[in-house]
Amino acid sequence: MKRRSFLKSAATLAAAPALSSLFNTAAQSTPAIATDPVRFPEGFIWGTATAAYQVEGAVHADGRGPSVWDTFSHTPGKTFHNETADVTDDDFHRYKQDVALMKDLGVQGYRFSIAWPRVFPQGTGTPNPKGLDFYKRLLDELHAANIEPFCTLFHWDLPQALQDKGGWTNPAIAHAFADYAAYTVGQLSDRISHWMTINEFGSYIDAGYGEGVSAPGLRLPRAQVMQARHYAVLGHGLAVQAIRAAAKNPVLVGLAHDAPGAMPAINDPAHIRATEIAFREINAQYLTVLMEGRYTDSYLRELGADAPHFTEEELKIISTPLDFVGINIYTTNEVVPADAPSGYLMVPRPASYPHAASRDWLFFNPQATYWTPKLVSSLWGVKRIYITENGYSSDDVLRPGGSSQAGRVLDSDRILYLRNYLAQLQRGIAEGVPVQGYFLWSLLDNYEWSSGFSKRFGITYVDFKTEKRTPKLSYDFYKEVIRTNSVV
Ligand code: PNW
Repeated sequence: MKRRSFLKSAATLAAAPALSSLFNTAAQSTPAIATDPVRFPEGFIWGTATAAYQVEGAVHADGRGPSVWDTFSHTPGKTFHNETADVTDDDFHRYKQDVALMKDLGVQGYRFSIAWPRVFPQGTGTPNPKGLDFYKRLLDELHAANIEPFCTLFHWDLPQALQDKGGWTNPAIAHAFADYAAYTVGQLSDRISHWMTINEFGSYIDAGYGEGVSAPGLRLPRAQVMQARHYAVLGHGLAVQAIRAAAKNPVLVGLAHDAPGAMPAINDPAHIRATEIAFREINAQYLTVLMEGRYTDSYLRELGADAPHFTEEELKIISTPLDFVGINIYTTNEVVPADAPSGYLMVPRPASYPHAASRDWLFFNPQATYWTPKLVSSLWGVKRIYITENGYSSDDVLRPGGSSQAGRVLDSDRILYLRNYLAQLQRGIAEGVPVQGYFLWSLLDNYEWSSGFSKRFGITYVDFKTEKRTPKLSYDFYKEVIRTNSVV
């Protein structure tokens, strides 16, 4: 329809309060645009996500102990321009402003993480009540704004004192983590009902102990890394039990995991079957063992002498049933069927594959929000899923002074990305995939780990010199998504 005739038909409906409700009125002869299919269910939770080390700053405040990320980022040559998160967004002092931003955005949920070294500066032993006080202030502010907190207990900032004893390669870590979880939940379960144990096992185990690109920056022999993987999932399982035992109010317990994705290159039965096989196998070390209580035969066979040592009892703990599964979704890989032995092939990406500013890993795969939750629910019968992260790094540029929209970021590529990922998410939900909420990564530009401040994921631009926050065009987009509960 031409724009002019559309406007005319809209004008004849002058009594209609808003275009969105106009579109919803089935009896209209025009316009022909149907928006109902892109609507999300009532009660769907829209949120944003952050993590403690990436936004808080104030690394010495109120008795916080050092974490492996303080050590790593202060080691020359480990991060982009040797940048650290000593200050970053200074959310520790500016949390009221950041909650106000979320209130303006209209979110119903906020996913954040608690810094273990604020609560236990030495990792274990005597807790530091002042460290928890920060989170109590934040939670009061969130509740006053009617925003539901979703709390991650571990988003990679391991107390350095525990790393000095081997960190995730020491079996004692699993119990230390469960103890920290129990104490924290005991203190905060009156204010938080959604708990996540751990964020993205692979991003701190494989990247931190195997590849050396994340804290603690080690390159250990494969057998030790495989054993660390096992202690990480064991720590998760023990923490799930500890959270339930310590909670004084009803809680929902899950995790936030970036399940390496798989999607059929072509939607036909052979490709979909190959994708199902691939998804279980490429997640064997983490999500599959959590869901099935066993490592797959091919995982153990391929590792041979480097396979982890474990007991049946540990497998039971690891697979303690969860109330929800949180999935961080950025990228997936196309799968095609292949001859024996595996039955699938992960398609290597052509050099021209569309990507974000994080050129080495963040590729444009909108079908991820359709396939990943669909596979998690169909393979393992998961009844409640949250998209605990989804976001995009853009080469954001501030509009120059004197120009139209001066000082703003018109991040149209981030909107392109979000719109398409959300449309695919809605497609899955419409088919019955039980996704109940979505947390956009991230509310603010923040410290992107070893990439420092060189990669911006926020829908709000942050000037790291002045700490000024400026909503980007994608913020306006997301605000309208939330307001209309649909892809706009
Ligand atoms: C996640 N990959 O990390 C983390 O949970 C966030 O802390 C982080 O800022 C965000 O995504 C953006 O990077 C990932 O290489 C890091 O596939 C790397 C990958 C995936 C997730």
